[in-house]
Amino acid sequence: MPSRPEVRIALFGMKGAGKTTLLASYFGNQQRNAFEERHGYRLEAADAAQGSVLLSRYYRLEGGNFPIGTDGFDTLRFGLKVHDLPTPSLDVVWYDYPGGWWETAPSDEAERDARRQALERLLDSHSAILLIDSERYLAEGLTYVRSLLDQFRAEIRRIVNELSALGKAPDFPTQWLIAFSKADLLPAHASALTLAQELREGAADQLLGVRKAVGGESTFGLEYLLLSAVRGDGRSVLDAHQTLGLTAIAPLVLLGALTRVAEKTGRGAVWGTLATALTLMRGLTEAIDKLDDFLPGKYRVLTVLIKALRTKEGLTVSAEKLREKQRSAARRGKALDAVAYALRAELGNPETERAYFKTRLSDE
Ligand SMILES: Nc1nc2c(ncn2[C@@H]2O[C@H](COP(=O)(O)OP(=O)(O)OP(=O)(O)O)[C@@H](O)[C@H]2O)c(=O)[nH]1
Ligand SMILES: [Mg+2]
Repeated sequence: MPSRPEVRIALFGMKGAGKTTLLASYFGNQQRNAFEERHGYRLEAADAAQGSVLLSRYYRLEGGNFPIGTDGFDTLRFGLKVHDLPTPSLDVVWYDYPGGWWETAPSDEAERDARRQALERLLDSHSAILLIDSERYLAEGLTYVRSLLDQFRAEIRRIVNELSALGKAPDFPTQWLIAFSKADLLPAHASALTLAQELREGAADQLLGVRKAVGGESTFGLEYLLLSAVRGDGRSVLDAHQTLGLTAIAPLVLLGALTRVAEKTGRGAVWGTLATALTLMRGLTEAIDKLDDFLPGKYRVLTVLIKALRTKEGLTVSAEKLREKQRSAARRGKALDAVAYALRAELGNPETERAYFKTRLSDE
């Protein structure tokens, strides 16, 4: 049991989908003084050597250059440290690996083992993100998405078979976000809502196929996110400070857990843009006490944090107001309250409105 709460996030993305860039930007941008001034927190790498590798990748982004392809598996652990507090209040854990692992067979037994171990880590996450490359979507349209989803379903089935041959049942994450990476390339009118509609109209069968493969209780195909690590033009980085959706990911994992509890306690479907979903979640006090009854065991590391979100007050408070509360909690040394306010403030950020949309199951 870790000493502080942790959110584990699994990125599923093919070669070149943008995983490494996303992680370098996520870490690098949240190190910046300007970020800390505005958001009142910053990230610390748990492993200093890893932190400096990530920073050098980030500086390369600032200099206009994207990272080179990844050739091994890495666990990246970041402590979220709220200003005025001596230690981080929360860990955010990510994984990076060569996306080619989804596309080619392992070259030898050692690589097969490395892949299997990596996969176990990915599956033990709280939330999974399947990356759709916006650049390819713009060029190839739904054909690309359909084949990506079919390929992914085949992979998932292969994993299930492999594990069941070992006598294990896969414990897939329940929250799945379909995220359009490189969203800076999308036209300004495109939003998580419009892209969700396009996919649900044009790839309904494939979405359902993956949903069945990862377990019908998951949110696969329901939650959509726009992600952009930088503003770029495909070859070079134009602005390494311009990101979309990255800081919303960790709070969306908490919101996903809350939503699950709300739906399981008979509130009906929670769906819509973030503002709508947050309004639907108002006053969840009773369910919050029963959190552990409704969430898989791996969420236990998060329960205290989810409780600290204080849903009773309503979740639709402005980011500014929440940051004020965050500062005052931090000054009083209340580490969990402070980080809960910090995360809620990210959801209250107006930019996140365009970047997230959750559809209803019944539309299928
Ligand atoms: N416009 C734009 N392009 C991006 C962004 N992120 C990545 N790219 C482009 O996508 C390419 C691949 O990005 P990577 O982060 O290396 O992709 P990856 O998923 O780590 O790839 P592997 O390591 O091979 O699995 C980059 O070289 C850029 O050309 C982004 O946020 N915006
Ligand atoms: Mg990479």
